[in-house]
Amino acid sequence: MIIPDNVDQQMMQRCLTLARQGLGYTSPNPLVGAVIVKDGKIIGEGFHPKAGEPHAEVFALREAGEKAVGGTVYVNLEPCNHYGRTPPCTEALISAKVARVVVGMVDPNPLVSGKGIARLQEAGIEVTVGVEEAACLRLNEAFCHRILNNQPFGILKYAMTLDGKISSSTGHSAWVTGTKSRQLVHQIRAGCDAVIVGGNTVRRDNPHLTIHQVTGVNPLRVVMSRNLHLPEEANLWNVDIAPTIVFTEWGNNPSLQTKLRDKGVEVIELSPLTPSQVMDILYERQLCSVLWECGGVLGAEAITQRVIQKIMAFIAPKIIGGFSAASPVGDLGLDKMSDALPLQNVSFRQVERDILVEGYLEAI
Ligand code: AOF
Ligand code: ZN
Repeated sequence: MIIPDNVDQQMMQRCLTLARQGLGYTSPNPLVGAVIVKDGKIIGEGFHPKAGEPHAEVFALREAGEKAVGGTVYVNLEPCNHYGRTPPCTEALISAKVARVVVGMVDPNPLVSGKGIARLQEAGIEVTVGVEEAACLRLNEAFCHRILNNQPFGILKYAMTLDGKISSSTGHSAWVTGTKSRQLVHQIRAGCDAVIVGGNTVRRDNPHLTIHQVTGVNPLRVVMSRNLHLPEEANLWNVDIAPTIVFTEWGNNPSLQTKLRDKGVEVIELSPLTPSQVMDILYERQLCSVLWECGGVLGAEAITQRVIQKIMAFIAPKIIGGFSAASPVGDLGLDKMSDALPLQNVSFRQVERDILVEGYLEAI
């Protein structure tokens, strides 16, 4: 077999592909894939399927068996060196007598963070760090944010016309973007642990917030409604498809609370009801990533409370006009254009006739 020059990069990309097989199941753990190569051949592969189950390296080592001796292990995240839900991967790699480990990125988890690499080097294993690092960081951006900030990673996603409206002045919004963009939204949802909307969106759009146009796991559906003036019948109350949590302020609309609970919807009362309080609870529930698909009022509140790290804006080449037509972000209390929040690492992507602009509110 001919070994290409960029074999390290190629094998790391293979790790990322394997890692994605865990999408939707691994939180609060990261997405990790591992490949073992010897004599130009892949002799073992694995991925981390779920928190509590063995790590990617363990599955790859199991598949390689005795042949792992002298092999090269590729893994997109630094092997762990701590006893967590599972024993350290470093010890498994050392006892398998592998010769080299290629790591995509250092594990930001303070329990690991460089210690795994040091342990392997101490045992005489050659370690290469940082292969395809940007792609590795991107795949686990939510895990990294969560473990470093003790809060889930927040993404604000919206679809607007070229004149910056998310609906007409009557509130009609089906649809701003084309079919391909809407399918991509389902894919984005499949990569998130929860989707959040406000009460207005439930009343007006009666959304499903599922991923039925793609394969994968439906995210947890979250509604924030201060007054709990919500319909008794709504698609989100069908929890056979995916779980739903409704957050409201203490004591609001007790009769609807009972009806929702009877349908299997979880209702949580908070005082005050704020985006950051909701994110704290979702953090405790082990979620890594939360997609905000809300309107401008809630979106602005979430940005102000710094629970949004990333923006995904779909822009459709059409004009609806109207001074009272809603825009994606409400009042941020910023008066001067020089105060506008700048996005970092901005990328653009064409999706049929629409454009998806992605960027980060904080450098990550
Ligand atoms: C790896 N390979 O496949 C994963 C790693 O509770 P545990 O034992 O599952 O440990 C979780 C931590 O281990 C997690 O926060 C992250 O730092 C690392 N995850 N490490 O070597 C893997 N999933
Ligand atoms: Zn591990």
